[in-house]
Amino acid sequence: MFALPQLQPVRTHCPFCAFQCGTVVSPEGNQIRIEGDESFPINQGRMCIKGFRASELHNRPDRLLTPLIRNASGKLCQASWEEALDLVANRFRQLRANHGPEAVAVFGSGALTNEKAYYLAKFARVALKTANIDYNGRFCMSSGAAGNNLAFGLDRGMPFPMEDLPLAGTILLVGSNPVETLPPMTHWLQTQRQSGGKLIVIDPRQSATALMADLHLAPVPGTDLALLNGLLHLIIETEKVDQKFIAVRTSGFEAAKANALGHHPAMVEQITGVSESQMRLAVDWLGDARPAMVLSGRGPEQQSKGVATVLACANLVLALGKSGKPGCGYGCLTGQANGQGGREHGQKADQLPGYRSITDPDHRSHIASIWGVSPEDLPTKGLSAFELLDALGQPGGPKGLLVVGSNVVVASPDVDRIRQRLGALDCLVVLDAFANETSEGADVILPVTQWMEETGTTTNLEGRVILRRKVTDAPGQAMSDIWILRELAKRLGVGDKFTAQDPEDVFAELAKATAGGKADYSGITWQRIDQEKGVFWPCPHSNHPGTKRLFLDRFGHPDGRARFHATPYTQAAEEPDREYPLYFTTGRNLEHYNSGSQTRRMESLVLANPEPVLKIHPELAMLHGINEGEIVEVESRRGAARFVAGISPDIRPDTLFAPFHWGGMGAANLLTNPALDPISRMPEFKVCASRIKSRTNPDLCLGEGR
Ligand SMILES: Nc1nc2c(c(=O)[nH]1)N[C@H]1C(S)=C(S)[C@@H](COP(=O)(O)OP(=O)(O)OC[C@H]3O[C@@H](n4cnc5c(=O)[nH]c(N)nc54)[C@H](O)[C@@H]3O)O[C@H]1N2
Ligand SMILES: Nc1nc2c(c(=O)[nH]1)N[C@H]1C(S)=C(S)[C@@H](COP(=O)(O)OP(=O)(O)OC[C@H]3O[C@@H](n4cnc5c(=O)[nH]c(N)nc54)[C@H](O)[C@@H]3O)O[C@H]1N2
Ligand code: SF4
Ligand SMILES: [Mo]
Repeated sequence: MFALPQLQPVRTHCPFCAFQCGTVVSPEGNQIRIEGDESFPINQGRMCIKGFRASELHNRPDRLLTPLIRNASGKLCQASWEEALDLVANRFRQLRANHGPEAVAVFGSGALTNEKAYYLAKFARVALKTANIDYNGRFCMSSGAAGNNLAFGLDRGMPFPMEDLPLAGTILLVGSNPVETLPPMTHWLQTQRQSGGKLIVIDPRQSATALMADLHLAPVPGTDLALLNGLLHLIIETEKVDQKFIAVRTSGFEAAKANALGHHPAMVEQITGVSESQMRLAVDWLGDARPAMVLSGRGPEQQSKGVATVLACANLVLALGKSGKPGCGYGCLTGQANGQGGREHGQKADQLPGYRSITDPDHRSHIASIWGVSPEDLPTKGLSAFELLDALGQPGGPKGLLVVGSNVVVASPDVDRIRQRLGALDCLVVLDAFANETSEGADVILPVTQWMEETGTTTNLEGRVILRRKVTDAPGQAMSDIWILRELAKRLGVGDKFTAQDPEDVFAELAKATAGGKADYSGITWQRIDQEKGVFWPCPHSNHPGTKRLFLDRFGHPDGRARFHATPYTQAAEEPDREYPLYFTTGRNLEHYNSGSQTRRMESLVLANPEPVLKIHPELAMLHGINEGEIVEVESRRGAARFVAGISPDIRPDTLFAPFHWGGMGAANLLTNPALDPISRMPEFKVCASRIKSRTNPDLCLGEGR
């Protein structure tokens, strides 16, 4: 077995975003110091404030240290592991016996290592025997993943490594704000620009990234699809189409062309608010002789037409013949630490490990043989994340839920409804290192180890499988998710199917399970990852070098061709009207991470960014008599939320923007619309109709939950 280096300092990776910066962690008195690892290729020593300060999550007084069980009078009380595990196993067994297997459900996370994600997927199907497992990646990467699969026949967010960015003459960033969300990527964008490259950003806000761009297109929220179709129209009109590439490497162009020709620039200008001359400039740059890339973030993806919008991004690079070549291609920028690996190993309701499909008989038999069960015993496809949460405690819906690595009471759309649904459960079990808004309503809380206290792999946004190493022991009685799942499996009578206990053993099983699948890890070992600074999948055997660049010779579809799609523009599920005249959109701030469950307890980050700030244009602020720093209440058809006014010309006057990192009355998701994309089931986090309810009122406060 591969022995971990015991030398201090330890080289590992950041717990937060998909950049997975290499870090060097060293003891400093009884504290821990985190620095960037200069030898790790993607960040080369660079990091952002969240990573530098991640040590503030170590040794916290508010850390969960023992299992907690809610007693008859509703109070959470300390319990032993035996008591807590017995209770959870018994309650889940009873629910299954009384109401059938779909009465229990699992909600996983892109924060989990590959080993945990794999074990959780297996636990749901083999120990709980339920179809109902989905995860927060449904809110994150599902439109990008579905779009990549449809267009290219394979979903690795970036089909090329980060180091290729400077090769691109033009980079079009669609609704992604990496200066705040993947900060060390700024270096790669700067290098690209310093070598004469152009950067174009599409964002309704002048984000920190738009500020460094050569061209910023600020469309009306939810209209990216019209804009992208308009760009394809101009590519065709100005004869920038690469006919040879289209003939040899793609199919379906005629349908995409017919659709694009129906999106005349003047009409697109009317829909999006982006001028025709700006569109023409963008197309001149994208279509010049140099390589070009289109990269998308959550802006265009978190829409009820997210998949179509991703397909429209793919259409652009394919029409220009700029895909499957160095410095070219479409990439979807993965968000969570293991947002890439988390979507490959079976946490998704419709998937089995190695990107296998739960409805394909061959895929089912392969995984069943690895898991030691019969294919008929594997459940089929379950409910997608929002549909799963919305069904909780409802007639026919799940009555027991295990949450592993998500704060759904802050992160889901229409969150007041989801809080009520959780309240209707018979049994809510939360596995986490810290209490959060979701565990507030739990019947059982199980304390887990966090990243520095355990070893495991993640797969970064490039598709590079890397190793996070243990640095220190866990406090109190915190145990790893893997140990907890094994203990529960034993109590559910299938301990013999969960014999792997060391994460390295789980990885070996996972690698075997992925063999022959699209995301093939079978040639990867922890030892190789360590020696090679990560290994890119697919890596189908031990002598295979791993695949840094995909699609150079063929795309992932069986015929090797990429597919164009006709992507007609449709409006957002809810457009502003007389009652709710403003667009409301959401996103992220540099200093906080996702639901804020971790970063809202880190002192330096709270000091740097204490409250949810609503971006509002000066004209709109004046219209409502709002001054900087005042508390503003915003309403939608779902509810009302309160923010601190941040007046700035960096946003369209018809649009409000708020980060979603806070809970209580400051939760942006009190307002958001749970309209789902028909293919990916991604909620429309990025567009809904809203209004400003009240202007300055001395009695308004931000309420609980800060
Ligand atoms: N600091 C920080 N970094 C993070 C995270 C975090 O919470 N905080 N989370 C990680 C995760 S899980 C993810 S998924 C990534 C997300 O990374 P990004 O995709 O960069 O993040 P967002 O801020 O959600 O959205 C990007 C931009 O979309 C814009 N936008 C809003 N509506 C629209 C629209 O209709 N069209 C277009 N084109 N743009 C629109 C917003 O103004 C925003 O600037 O970040 C990762 N990194
Ligand atoms: N309005 C709006 N809402 C959004 C978005 C948006 O842009 N706008 N973005 C969506 C996106 S892209 C995402 S990814 C989600 C993210 O939102 P969430 O799903 O809430 O993710 P986190 O806030 O990262 O929560 C992770 C929780 O898992 C715990 N955790 C971390 N690692 C582990 C582990 O190894 N084991 C266990 N058991 N627990 C662990 C942390 O302590 C934390 O409590 O939010 C979505 N919601
Ligand atoms: S949050 Fe992301 S960018 Fe910041 S240090 Fe961590 S991995 Fe790097
Ligand atoms: Mo995400």
